Amino acid sequence: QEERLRKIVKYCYEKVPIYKRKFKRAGITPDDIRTLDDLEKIPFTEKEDLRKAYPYGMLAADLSDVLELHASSGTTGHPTTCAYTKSDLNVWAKVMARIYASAGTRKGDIVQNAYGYGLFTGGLGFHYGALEIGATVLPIAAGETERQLSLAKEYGTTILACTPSYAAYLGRYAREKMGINLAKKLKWKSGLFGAEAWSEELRERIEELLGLEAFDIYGLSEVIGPGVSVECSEHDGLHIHEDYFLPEIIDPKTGERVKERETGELVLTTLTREATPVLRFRTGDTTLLKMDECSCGRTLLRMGRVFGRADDMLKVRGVKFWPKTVEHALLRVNGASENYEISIQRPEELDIMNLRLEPSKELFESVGGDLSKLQTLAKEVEEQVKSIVGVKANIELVPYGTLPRFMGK
Ligand code: DLL
Repeated sequence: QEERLRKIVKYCYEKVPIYKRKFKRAGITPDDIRTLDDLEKIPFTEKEDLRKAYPYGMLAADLSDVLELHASSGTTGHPTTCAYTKSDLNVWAKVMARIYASAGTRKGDIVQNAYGYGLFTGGLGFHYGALEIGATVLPIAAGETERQLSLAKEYGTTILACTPSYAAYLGRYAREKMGINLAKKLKWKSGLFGAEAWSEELRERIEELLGLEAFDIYGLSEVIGPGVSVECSEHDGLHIHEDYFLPEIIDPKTGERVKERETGELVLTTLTREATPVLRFRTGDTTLLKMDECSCGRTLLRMGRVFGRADDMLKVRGVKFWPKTVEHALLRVNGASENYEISIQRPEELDIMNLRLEPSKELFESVGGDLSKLQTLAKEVEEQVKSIVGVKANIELVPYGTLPRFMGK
């Protein structure tokens, strides 16, 4: 790691003017970075730096050596560019192959890749990894649910890769619209789910609906795409491929490093990236690091599951929480579906949290669609949310199937 760090720091300094300026302002040169501890001297790279540098300002390699370009969706202002040289694509394929291996995939498996193909890095990242490991890939992309299910059956796909929300949707769709129990019908043994935050409760539901073992996969375009870290069969944190991505956890307010197992913002440094390397990139994602060895035998350190992005965090009457915490609370209640919508109103000084929730299809039908008969469900959800999240929510039950579903990320 130190060898790679010294090399990438020098490379960034020489090739990307933004890094040279940052180093000058901090009064350092690449020679000041000798050990992993010296990393702390380097100024952070922020998403805003990448936005300002759009389209090619962060490029360290010659454009003619870039084989692939991805642009992240820019919800505010410019998007950001993530570029890959041949060597970057090889690294991507390699870390994705490790991810597949961790989830028990090998040659002979058929991967149903239902991540979006295109500028989103999910589709191609999972594609390259499957090829690298020698598995067969069905590049079906997201959407067309009935086709997903019929191809899964006809081709006998064994691995499902998609967002966790789409996985749950697939399971429900099959059960409720087609009367099929996928857990019995398909050969799926592992699911590789990521790109968004999801709770342990959702994992249980997905595993039950689809009859597979669900693995959490983490990554981000600015660093590589999917491929930064993955759960092993212990499901106790995600092993980071720290030979390629050097992790730190900082206090987002002070920028200081926190102690092991303390929660903070994940910061990543790419150790080998040629096209768009990042030094101390602030991911905005909240998690923690665990250094102890995992019983699976891997020596790579682990990060906790991501609670959510710092900018997704909600604050209601002074209590901070992520949507995922609400999901965790409401999925504990029997009869609550995983389709919900949170909105916060700020009428005067006191915030109000509204939670629109669909009951499960069975429950909804058992009362003939009469939501007024489901007041116990609303009450129970309210109590769980109050006790787990710490805020009162106004629960509004809505008919099953009325909230929007999302196929992609
Ligand atoms: O979402 C890469 C990816 C694709 C990862 C497929 C896993 C599977 P971006 O579109 O750049 O890249 O979004 C990255 O998504 O900073 C997190 O906030 C969130 N995210 C990604 N994976 C997870 C996860 C891809 N497993 C942003 N749990 C990240 C929670 C996740 N959040």
